[in-house]
Amino acid sequence: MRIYEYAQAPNCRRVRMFLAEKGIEDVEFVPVDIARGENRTDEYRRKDFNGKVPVLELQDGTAIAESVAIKRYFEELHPEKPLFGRDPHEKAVVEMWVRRAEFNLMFNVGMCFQHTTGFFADRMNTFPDYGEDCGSKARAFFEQLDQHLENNRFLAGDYFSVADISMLCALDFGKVVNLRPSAEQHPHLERWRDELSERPSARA
Ligand SMILES: N[C@@H](CCC(=O)N[C@@H](CS)C(=O)NCC(=O)O)C(=O)O
Repeated sequence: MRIYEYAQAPNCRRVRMFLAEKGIEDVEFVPVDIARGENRTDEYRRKDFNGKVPVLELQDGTAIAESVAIKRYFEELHPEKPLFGRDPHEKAVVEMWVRRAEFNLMFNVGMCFQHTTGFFADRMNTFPDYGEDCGSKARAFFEQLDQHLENNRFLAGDYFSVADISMLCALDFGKVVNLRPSAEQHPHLERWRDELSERPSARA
């Protein structure tokens, strides 16, 4: 099995962090330089027509794109230390927070990055005002996260899950465009981030 990835990309980091939490090591990582457009070749698009990283390639050649799909595959292969929830209630709560991590934070941070930095100016039109607006939405979401984490150790209560991984990777990527929670305004969010950042998997 191999995973095509770009080390700095937040969607790749969340897969690496997930594998590290599970102790899965039998995966080869193949670097794809998205800054230089290596993800846009015909050959790469045969793995994922969207031309995104990460992509998991299985022994039989099946290519699985989308980081959550990749993590679900490994969850099924290695169900010990479940990270998607342990019962119907928990699974639903985890899924809710995974989607919030993607739509409320990863999307807005990603759009802010793409539309204000010009990193992908060779492949898209950029609208800096739109990027700034997405940045404001990400900042507003910090408030909601902070309130939730005031009474919850992790996103799904006392249970560390894939939702925490997704949220942390989105939050940390926000630093690139100066989207940072503040210790004064978001103490509970900071407490949660500090705790997660100390896990060895956060450095995977
Ligand atoms: N929903 C996808 C998003 C993948 C994605 O947007 N990957 C970014 C890097 S974080 C990428 O490949 N960007 C390259 C490009 O858009 O050209 C997932 O979760 O894997």
